[in-house]
Amino acid sequence: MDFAAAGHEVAVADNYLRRLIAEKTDSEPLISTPSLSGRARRFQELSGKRIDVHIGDLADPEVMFDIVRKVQPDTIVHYAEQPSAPYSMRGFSEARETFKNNLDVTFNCIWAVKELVPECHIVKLGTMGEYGTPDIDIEEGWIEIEHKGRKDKFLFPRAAGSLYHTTKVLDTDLLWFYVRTYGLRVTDLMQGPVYGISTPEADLDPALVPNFNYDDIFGTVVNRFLVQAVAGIPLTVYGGGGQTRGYLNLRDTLQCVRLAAEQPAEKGELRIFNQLTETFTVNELAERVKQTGDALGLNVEIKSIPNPRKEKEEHHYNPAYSGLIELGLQPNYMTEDVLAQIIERIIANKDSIVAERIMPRVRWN
Ligand code: USQ
Repeated sequence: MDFAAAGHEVAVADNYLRRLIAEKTDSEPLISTPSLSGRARRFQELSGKRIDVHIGDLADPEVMFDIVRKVQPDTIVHYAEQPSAPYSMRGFSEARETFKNNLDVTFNCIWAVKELVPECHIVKLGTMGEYGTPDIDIEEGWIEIEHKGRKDKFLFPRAAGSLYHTTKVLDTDLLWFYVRTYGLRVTDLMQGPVYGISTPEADLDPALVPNFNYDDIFGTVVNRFLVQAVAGIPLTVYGGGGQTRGYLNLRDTLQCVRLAAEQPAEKGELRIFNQLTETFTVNELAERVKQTGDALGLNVEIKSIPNPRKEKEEHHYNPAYSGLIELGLQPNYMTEDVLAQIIERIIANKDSIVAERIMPRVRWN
């Protein structure tokens, strides 16, 4: 919708994998949405902009090649991955499903571009989780290393904390191989956890609302805390709460992807940006949500629960993230106003909150 509103011609493809997993694991979003075709129709009625919808599984090479042949894209924004870390850690079949889906789609996308539209720019959604939490500052994708008197530039070392995050490390390696061997042009966006519900186009109509999850499978931490505040459930800080990540507003993810698409990577370049606008510990997030909730009369409690994940709870975290700002990103920061607006929206849908979806149901060990 964001690209269409900006005047681009847009085709989208989906196989409803995320929707199916949400149904299977009782992790449906707070506000349910129509089918993709239904949403595209509603968007066209309201904006006059047409979005071309394809339903199919891009992990199937024939589907991928067929769509790329028909659409002849200048840019492909590749979001077609199983995006939940907890789901990927649930057991063998979920791990395998995540591994196969994510790697197959990336591989098919690379080959469809290489064979059919070699000038096409691939914008790939990676994750800050590829780097893990090393005890050195995180660079923007690349690092120069001096070893025994010689120097060279390498991908920044990666050590992911879930199988899902590891599939994204493997994606980056695959992309880098095909970029350096066949001269593809790729931007890999290392995105931090996203929060929010409002975008200019999503706000046109309730049918256009994005997935707003608050469950342990698809819900990211800020959205979860805001729903917990409304539901009167103490905020679920995992373990010590010193875990630090780089966060960004949903509106900024749209800006970042479009900025990257409109200023493409060069031929033979794998360009990497760290996609975040501010860093917080989990404890800081809980405090911010409590402050905003209390001001709205919610009386929010915070309670540490045993950490279901295997991750460092106290660590160094200092990522670089100037690349997208240099391209023109204007951040929407996590202010009290921004949090309050999301809380108001949750309060309007309070009756749909299912409390059983909140406590962690998947453990790493
Ligand atoms: N956390 C809590 N309490 C909760 C939920 C989460 O303390 O109730 C903690 C987690 O342990 C973690 C941090 O908050 O330390 C962030 O967790 P999250 O669930 O918001 O994010 P995560 O599972 O890491 O994954 C999300 C997206 C994923 C994206 C990633 C970016 O689902 O697709 O790749 O954010 S990053 O985390 O930077 O790798």
